[in-house]
Amino acid sequence: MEDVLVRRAAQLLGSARRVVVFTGAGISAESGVPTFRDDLTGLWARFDAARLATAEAFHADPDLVWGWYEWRRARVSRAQPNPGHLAIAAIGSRAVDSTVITQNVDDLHERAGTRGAIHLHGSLFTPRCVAAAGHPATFEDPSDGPAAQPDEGRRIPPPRCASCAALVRPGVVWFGEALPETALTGAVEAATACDVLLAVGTSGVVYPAAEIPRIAARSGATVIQVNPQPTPLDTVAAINLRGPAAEILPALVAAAWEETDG
Ligand code: BJW
Repeated sequence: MEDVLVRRAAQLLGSARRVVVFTGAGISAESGVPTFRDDLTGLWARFDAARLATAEAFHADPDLVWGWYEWRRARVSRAQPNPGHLAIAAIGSRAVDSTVITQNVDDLHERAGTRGAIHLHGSLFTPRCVAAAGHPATFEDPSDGPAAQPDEGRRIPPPRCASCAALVRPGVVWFGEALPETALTGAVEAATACDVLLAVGTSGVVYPAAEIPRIAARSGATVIQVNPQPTPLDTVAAINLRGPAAEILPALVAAAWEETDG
């Protein structure tokens, strides 16, 4: 990693009035939460998205899909925020105005101290029923529920809704489903208005989320990307910082506010 690039990115970050941090699975990789598309370790290298991450898959085999999400929820519950999440929370307390927009369904930004993160793809922790009303549901206490013995292939029947008895489904956005309207609108507004957008740990291939950095760039913001691998966002970003988020972000944030504070 070239110091000069980090210094240039830090200058832009520290002097921005409105900052958006746009994250993907890579921000949580160093917490032990697998990404989706990394060649060997990504979830889609081992599991078939079509059998697990679509509404059709849930209707065809609810026990398989619910069991898989319970395994993932248990795994995330045991994970801890890493220095990358903490650095992003620090941006929230240092920048004049900042918004975190995440594609992630984990709660590691919140546990690191970020408030008001926009979750474009929902959350592992907000199940709801499949009825049109989508009644919110609650989990059993994970300390004595099936998630206490997580197993990636374990079939677990989903609970029934306490209000209408429909099946309860994970509160995530599957392929072919619309993103939550309030979240998407908030994300587009923040991207349109920001001076700097920091894109961290996303392959930038899943739409409409992948439009967010592009909207920021079209609206005149500087896009800075943090990712160990090249992505389609390389050409959108003015600065590409190649490396793991848990290393680069703390250095970037420290340099950003050292430079402006004195
Ligand atoms: C590190 C690191 C480290 C590693 N530090 N970095 C336009 C064109 C083409 C297709 C479409 C389109 N518009 C819509 C579509 C279809 C589809 C789509 O985009 N498909 C593409 C894949 C081709 N989109 C949809 O279906 C969306 N819905 C929709 O469009 O609805 C339309 C509609 C409107 C109105 C009514 C009805 C419908 C929904 C998309 C939902 C995505 N859902 C998932 C699963 C969520 C639930 C779950 O978790 O199981 O969301 S898929 C998965 O991908 C997940 C992620 O949020 C998302 C993005 O992945 P992400 O975060 O970028 O992870 P990876 O693994 O791809 O990348 C990780 C990166 O980290 C890599 O670059 C690494 O290098 C890096 N990294 N270690 C920093 N230490």
